[in-house]
This record gives sequence, structure tokens and C-alpha cells, in this order.
Amino acid sequence: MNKLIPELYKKNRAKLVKFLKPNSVAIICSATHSLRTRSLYNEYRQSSNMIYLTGVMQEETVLILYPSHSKKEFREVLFIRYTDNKTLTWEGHKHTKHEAESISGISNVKWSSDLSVFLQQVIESASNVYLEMGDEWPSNDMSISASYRFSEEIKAKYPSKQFEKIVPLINQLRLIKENTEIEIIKEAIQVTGKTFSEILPLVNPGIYEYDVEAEITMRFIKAEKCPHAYLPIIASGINSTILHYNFNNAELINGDLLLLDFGAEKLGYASDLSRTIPVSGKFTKRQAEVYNSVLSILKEAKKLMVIGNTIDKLNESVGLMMEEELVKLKLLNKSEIKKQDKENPLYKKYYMHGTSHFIGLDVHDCGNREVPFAKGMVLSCEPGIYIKEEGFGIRLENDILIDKTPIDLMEHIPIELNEIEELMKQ
Ligand SMILES: [Mn+2]
Repeated sequence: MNKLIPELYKKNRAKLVKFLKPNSVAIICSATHSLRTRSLYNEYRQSSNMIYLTGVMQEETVLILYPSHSKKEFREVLFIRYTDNKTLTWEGHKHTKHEAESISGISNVKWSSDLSVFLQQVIESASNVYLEMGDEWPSNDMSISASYRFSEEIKAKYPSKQFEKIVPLINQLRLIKENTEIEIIKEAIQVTGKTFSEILPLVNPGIYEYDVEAEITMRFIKAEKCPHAYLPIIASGINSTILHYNFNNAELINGDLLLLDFGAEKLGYASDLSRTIPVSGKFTKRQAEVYNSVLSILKEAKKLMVIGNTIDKLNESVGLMMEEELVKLKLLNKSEIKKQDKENPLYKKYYMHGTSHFIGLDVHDCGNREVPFAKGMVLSCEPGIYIKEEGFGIRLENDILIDKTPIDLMEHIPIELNEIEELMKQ
């Protein structure tokens, strides 16, 4: 796919400005470039909203939308960082105005040194000022959000203005993916799936979880430097019962399972895959039983990912399937289930997370559990069973596109028990 997709970002902006009240200006900021330790930075990740609206991945970028302004040059302006000699020496090339225009499709690009004068002009003439007021962050993380700090500054400087939240409007739009976005997600899935198939024969007793992580990361880097969409979970043995295990430093032991939860990111869009495989290349009888329970739930659950359903209702349905499977596996019995507290069902001992989340520019994308599924949404389907007393957990996860009937975007990635064992023999 052509890396320059200004048409997508133009369309996204056009959708957003339709939501704005008359005579409004909207201001969207890029993510903070956070320090790792003194004077040295973490790898930069653009804010998802900035990617959604411009595709510009560079720090210190500000987008201003003022669609009803009488002068065209005020309606859509992108401010980018100016590359002075010091920046060139230490960091190298930054976007030229022309490059930023080619990426975003915004013809009016200015240097960020001109921002404050411009801001004053537009804020004074607008009736409403739309800002990112930190709604995109859980409250404890607000301090790290540049857009939150920026919105606080603007509110303090212009106390008489009417301020509105822009994030809920963008979130609403981000739920439904355009075809171009679905194509990008498929590219991310392609990298993830190919990587999974290639590492299967490399898994053996005696290597370490980080050896597997290294094999995954190497393949992502070779795929045009795809970042991980989130910290990969490479969890063997009892570690596989820890839902967000990230240490990835234990030795793989013969007879144990290895739970892998990882995904490549392409142009900001995530993929999210989970598979659980036997370290030895062969499942024990008990592991195979539990594996097939999880797999059958995945297959049934994804059929329920249809237009109009919700994550809440899906969780309820999967809860019932889970009870049935846990009885078959002799982990629960029917009479206990009959007597259980409905608010705190017994299956939660073995399945303590939800079945699904939205996927997009954030791996846990915007959208809550009550949003009715609609064509163009992408969600995970990820049942699991975690049995601490038996020393293993199994999670299987595919990414599903909502359409007339659900489309499993990870259908082609090996998941059947025999298939996994066969590929591990090579
Ligand atoms: Mn997931």
C-alpha cells in the first residue's frame, strides 16, 4: 500500500468538522515526547487522534480546524516543528512543509513558532473552542498528556470562552473503520501472523521467553520497523496465568505451555493476536482438553459478533459457554453454579477478563461495552481459561471485523491443535 494516504485523513477531518457547533475552532495536539532518563527520550509514539486526523507522526505538531472561518487560510492549518541547525545536528531531518502537506493533505502548513499569534486570532474570533481536555487518558495519566496540559493553559488564558470537548467526537468516528483503515489493520495482521507461523518451529525446551520475544521483535523490525502495538506477553508455565505478564525472562520447560499475546502496529494501527502452544511441540491430554474448550468458545463467540450486539451482551453469552466448558473440564459442577451469586459468577475464577475490546489506533481502542456493533468496527475475540492449580493458562485471540456476518481477519493464522503440533515438528 502507498504509505501516503492523505485521502483517508482528509475524509476523517471532513467527518469531524460536521460535528462542530457553528463558529467553532478545534485544536488537536501531538503526544508528548517523553524522557526515558535524563536528556534521553523514549521512542516517539504519536497520539492516536493526531494520526487519525493528519497521519503526521512527528512531535510538536498542532492541528487547528476552523471550518466556518470566512478566510480559507484559517480553516485548516497544521503547525509543525521548524528544523534549525541544532535540530539537524542532533536529530537530523524533520518534515518540510511540503512533506507534511503530502502526508496529511493539509495545504496550509506553518512553523510552530507562529502558533501562539495564530491561536490568539482564532480563539478570539471563535464562539466555541474545542480542546482535548484529558478525556483520552485515565485520570491518573493526565499529567503525561501534552494535550491536557495545553488545554489547561488555553482555558486559563481565555477564561471567558466557551470550551467544548473534542475527544468524544473523534472517538465516535474512530469506532467505524474506513476501508483504507481496514486494509492497514490487515497489513499489521499479516506481519503478526507470518511471525507467529515462523516462530512455531523455533520453540523448544531450554530456550527462554526472551529468546521467543527476540525472534518476534526481529521479524517486526525486518518488516519495515513495525513497532509492537503493546508490550508482548511471552508467558510460559505458571506465568501464562498472569494476564498481562511482561517479564518474559523464564526458561521454557518441557511439558509446559507457552502463551503468546503480541501484535504488530502498521501506520499507527494495531493487530492483537493470542496463541498458546506446547513447549515440547505436543499438548498433554489435559492441556489439549482445555485448549479445545477455549477454541470452541472462540468459534462460538465470534459468531455472536454481529451488528447490534454489544461487548456486554457478548460477555454474558460467553459466560454461559464458559460455565458449560468448565463443568466438562471438571473445574466447576452444575449444583455449585445453580447456587452461585449472579453478580460474581464462579467461572470468573478461571476466566477473569472480558471477551472483547475494540481495536484500531489504540490496541484497546475507544468504545465502551454498551456500544452496539456496527459494520466497519474491529474487535478482538479472546476467551481464555487460567488454571493456577494446574500451572497453566490458555488464551486464544483473533481480530474480528463486523460486517453483515462477522469476518475473522485472523482466520488464516494457525490455531487448530493438530495444525500447531504439525508446524512445531518442522
Ligand atoms: Mn486483546
